[in-house]
Amino acid sequence: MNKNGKIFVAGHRGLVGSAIMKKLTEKGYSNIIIRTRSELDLVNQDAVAAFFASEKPHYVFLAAARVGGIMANNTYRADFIYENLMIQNNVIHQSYMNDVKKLLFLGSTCIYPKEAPQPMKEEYLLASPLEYTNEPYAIAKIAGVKMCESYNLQHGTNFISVMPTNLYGPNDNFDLETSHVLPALIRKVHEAKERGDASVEIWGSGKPKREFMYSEDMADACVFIMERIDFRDLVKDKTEIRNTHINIGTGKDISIRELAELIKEVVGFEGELKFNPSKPDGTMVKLTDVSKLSELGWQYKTELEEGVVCTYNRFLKQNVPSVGS
Ligand code: GFB
Repeated sequence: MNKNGKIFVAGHRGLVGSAIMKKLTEKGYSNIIIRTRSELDLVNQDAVAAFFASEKPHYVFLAAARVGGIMANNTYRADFIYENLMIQNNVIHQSYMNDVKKLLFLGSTCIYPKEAPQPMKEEYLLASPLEYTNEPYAIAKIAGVKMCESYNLQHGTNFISVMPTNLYGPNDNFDLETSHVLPALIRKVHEAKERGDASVEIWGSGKPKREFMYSEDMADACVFIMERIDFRDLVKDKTEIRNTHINIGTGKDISIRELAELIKEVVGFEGELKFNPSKPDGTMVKLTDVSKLSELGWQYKTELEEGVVCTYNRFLKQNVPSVGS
């Protein structure tokens, strides 16, 4: 990426987008364009076309998406498939139409089958059925992966897809209905401590395992890939080009129970964990195989405990309304 190149970060206020902004600024990139949702609705085809035609960005980080935890995915199924398909269709197509030099599309490891062998390699995509709770979101993200690959093949573009594991960090969504598990547990455990409760409710059985990566590590990987990797570097088999996306993760997972124990310790809550089996568990295990990314020369830095401490400190500073207010 050229230091003076014009970079469009779509979704700059989100968990990953804000971390990408921070990383780009630290690295001396200054020609960054951003738009809030009220300034540019990425779902709107005409608005996105007009934006690209007038701004002509050279590089695009596509971190804008409708995202959420297991309950949000399962409840707002139509919104998740519609908004994600629209956003990515508009941004990817307009990037091609306006000669964007390089685009990074952010997917998710939920694109892999529910029963995928562990750890999950890039080539397990579309090998068997998906997890039901997030199928609409996963289908949208799979379409994005295939769109990038197809534009590369047909139009010679340089669009790369990355599949991050479960992410967390500053600027996360702490809303208890729509958030991912890690921010939800930080908030629940903190509020239980403040109220002096004897226990805290954890959804599901506590047995599913998840892999968590700090958003700033994710941003570092995204910038690393944009700076150093070309789509053609990812093509192994010249006869049938597929599965050129890259997993981004730590390669380590823990159970939801263990995560809750860790958060209890960080927050300093001494009550009990009460598991609620009426809430869904989702996929039992989804650990990413990160060998492709390691071979490309990137590794994560932030261990889970350190990342949880930083996220909790930021949560406290953000002054999230406490119980009863
Ligand atoms: O992060 P999460 O909501 O989504 O984690 P997924 C869900 C797991 O945490 C389930 C348990 O096993 C839940 O039963 N859990 C326990 C809780 N307590 C809570 C809680 O208070 N809130 C939440 N949210 N979960 C998402 C996908 O799957 O992963 C997305 O839905 C995306 O599409 C994302 O791919 C990375 O890890 O199951």
